Amino acid sequence: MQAWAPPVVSTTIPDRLGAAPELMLYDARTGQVEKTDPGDEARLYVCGITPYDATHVGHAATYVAFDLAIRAWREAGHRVRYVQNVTDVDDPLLERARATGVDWADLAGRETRLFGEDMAALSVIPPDVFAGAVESIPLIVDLILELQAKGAVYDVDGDLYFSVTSDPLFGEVSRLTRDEMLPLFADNGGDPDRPGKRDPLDCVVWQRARDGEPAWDTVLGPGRPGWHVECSAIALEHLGGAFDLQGGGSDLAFPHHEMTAGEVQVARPGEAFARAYAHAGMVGYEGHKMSKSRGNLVLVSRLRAGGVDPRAIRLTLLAQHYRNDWDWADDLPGAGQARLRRWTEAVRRGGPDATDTVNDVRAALADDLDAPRALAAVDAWANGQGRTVDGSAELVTAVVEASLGIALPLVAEDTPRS
Ligand code: 5CA
Ligand code: ZN
Repeated sequence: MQAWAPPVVSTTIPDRLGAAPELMLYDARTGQVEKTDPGDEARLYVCGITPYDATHVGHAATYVAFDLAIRAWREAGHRVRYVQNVTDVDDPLLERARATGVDWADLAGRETRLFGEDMAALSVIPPDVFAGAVESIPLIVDLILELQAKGAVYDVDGDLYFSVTSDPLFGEVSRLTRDEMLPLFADNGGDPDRPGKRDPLDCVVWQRARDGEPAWDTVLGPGRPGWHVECSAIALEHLGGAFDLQGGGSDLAFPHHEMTAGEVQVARPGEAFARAYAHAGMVGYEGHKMSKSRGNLVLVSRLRAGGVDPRAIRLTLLAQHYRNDWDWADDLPGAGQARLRRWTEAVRRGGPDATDTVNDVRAALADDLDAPRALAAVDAWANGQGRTVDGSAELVTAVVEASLGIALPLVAEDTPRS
């Protein structure tokens, strides 16, 4: 699939300031903040959308969080290879298409395009590989065949299941007990009570064709892929094994990230799936997790259509630490807009020396993506008194753009440059 266009970068940080510190991130598997240790190229996979409803601010918060990680790696001197999937065929998408009387593929295409527009507006760096499940079916089938060859797949009335007990490391990503896993599995697309399964936690990797549903003719018989194996296959194909970071919202820790890791660990024994797992907190609205099924959505596209500057939306998301759960409130973008105005005025006016500001912003982001602390460092500069130092506004503009993804014009936007 074609991803959205990258943000245009208009400023650079002078070399004399050196590279940013190496990124430290909280790893779900160890329960600790750990130094990431990528080679020249950091390899990242972030679970993408299921495109049946437009981007809400919860999705946006998750993608902005991993965008900060990409920027931190780049500032520390790494190249980044970034892969993101699109779950463009799955139960909830098909249900929505049926309920609204639209073609499932048209719905997926429309919502994926809208997501790309929202991401571009929010200055989110696009993935290098943006892979739909449908276009990845050959890879997915190959991985299922590898699992079959390992004896880790069995048939229940024509549907193929992955046997979780074939993975000796199963449970290490989410660190949950089986009693904790079972209700989460049932609530997130799993079918623990289906008769004929060997273990209630086994997940479907290939669903045989059913009336009124799309199906693909493959060596596994006509059908479509299960959800988890989609991400296993796409990540393995485009990043290889033991890539640096698997990301997504905390709702994906179990079963999704546990299952994707398990499938790869069984297909390629001895090779970890990802070296670390990071999860963004859940954004709620009016007291509940924002979700398409509940319908309590604040859509990025609707905020934009209502005249909110996308940079103010991004600043609103950055004002929260990515690991926290938090509630969106309708007055938050106003505070983001006010901060954007203060920063814009400050860079036009100029301010005190900004070397510490650059170092503070970079250090805050390297420390488990502490964006609120980074914003506070820029606030302190913008409120700073004292002698204006030549070049300080350019420096702040550069770090705010490179590390935080907010473009601040150095001259008034409505004044033509001469
Ligand atoms: N297609 C799968 C991942 S393979 C999926 O979960 N799609 S999604 O559209 O439901 O979510 C897309 C991303 O947004 C996931 O990383 C998910 O964890 C994250 N997400 C969903 N809801 C929220 C929320 N309320 N707050 C923060 N992140 C969220
Ligand atoms: Zn995924």
